[in-house]
Amino acid sequence: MRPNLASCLTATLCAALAACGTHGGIDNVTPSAPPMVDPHATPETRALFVNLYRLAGRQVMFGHQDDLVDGVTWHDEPGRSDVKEVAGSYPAVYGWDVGGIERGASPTLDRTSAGELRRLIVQAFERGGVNTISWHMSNPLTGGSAWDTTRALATLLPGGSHHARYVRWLDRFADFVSSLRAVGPSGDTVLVPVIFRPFHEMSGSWFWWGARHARAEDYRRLWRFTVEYLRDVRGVHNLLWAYSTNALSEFPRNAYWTWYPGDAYVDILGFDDYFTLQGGYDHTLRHPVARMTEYLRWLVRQADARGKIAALTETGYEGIPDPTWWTNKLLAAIEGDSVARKIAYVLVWRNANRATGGRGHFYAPYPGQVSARDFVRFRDDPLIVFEDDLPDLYRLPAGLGSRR
Ligand code: BMA
Repeated sequence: MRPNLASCLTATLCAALAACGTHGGIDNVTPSAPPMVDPHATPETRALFVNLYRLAGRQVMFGHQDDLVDGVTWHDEPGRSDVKEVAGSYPAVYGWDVGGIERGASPTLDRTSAGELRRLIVQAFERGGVNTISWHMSNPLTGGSAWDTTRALATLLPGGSHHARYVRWLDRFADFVSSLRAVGPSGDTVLVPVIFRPFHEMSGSWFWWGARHARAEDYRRLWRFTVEYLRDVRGVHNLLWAYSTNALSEFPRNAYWTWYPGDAYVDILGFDDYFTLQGGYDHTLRHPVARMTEYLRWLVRQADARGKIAALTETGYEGIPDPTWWTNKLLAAIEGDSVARKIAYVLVWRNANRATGGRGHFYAPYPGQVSARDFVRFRDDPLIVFEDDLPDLYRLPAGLGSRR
């Protein structure tokens, strides 16, 4: 509920209200933002957090995984983006995966190199976009892929047989994110802020860190170790930490917190959901749009209560056979509800190159694709923001100094 400012007896009370989940709604008082995982975050990282927090309800950024790496008919062609070729703008959010970086692999899992990823992440930032990184990390015990579900997680904890290997892998990641240097809004060289989303979809059991392959308590401990190692030992200060389960339809609602490492270790709450809008796995779910809205409402309410940002961290309809999916499904689920629309962003998964990455494995349209016209309508909606409509997310709004 919007507070009556006249009834705020003291500035302290106003600040307290602002911190208690009224974010995005107060126009003539600059609300303070809640604490972040990293109190020493770089100014641009802090600005990103504060701006995403403040902009909740006013804009939802559209994101696309690997947007600049692959299109359905091309691979690694400078400047190209299926999203831009259909909608006239790059997405506002760029998803990347650093799978393979732990082994120093080149190419990485998704056919790029660390150097190329760095170049693209810097480019996206310098255009004002937001970068988020997931990590389909190899199984540290076997060297197999992220989908090799041999039990491994407990061995990575301090004292565990593979702890030293995990630390080496984190070192490689730390080196990578610490090398993301770009020209910032003030013209100085700065580190690119990154929304880091490790060990995602842990409520499912397809990755080695998934529910049936690791104890939740160990998962939580590993997450906390990872934060503390990168932040406090390696001095990495350009990360926002995103926690994302798989779809909320798959477990009782309060089980969302089963793997949650605690408010001090998470900045962004999310979930990945590929099926609700399609009517569930067997397409029989009734009222799919209303269901998705309900899940998003729940997520936003949780984020509000904890001083976090909410996001639909992955979604999409593989191959997008529904010509009006963007407006009739995705937008309808987000926009029609004053709570659900407070998610900061929605990211759809990658467009694999048709020749090399699997036919039909794409989640954004390309020119001529059946949902392309509807995607333009989606992009034109005032709530939805692509890169060309982004405000400056990397400067703190006037009056909001660093709380460090
Ligand atoms: C999966 C697929 C794979 C990809 C992996 C990691 O969903 O897109 O082709 O390698 O994600 O990005």
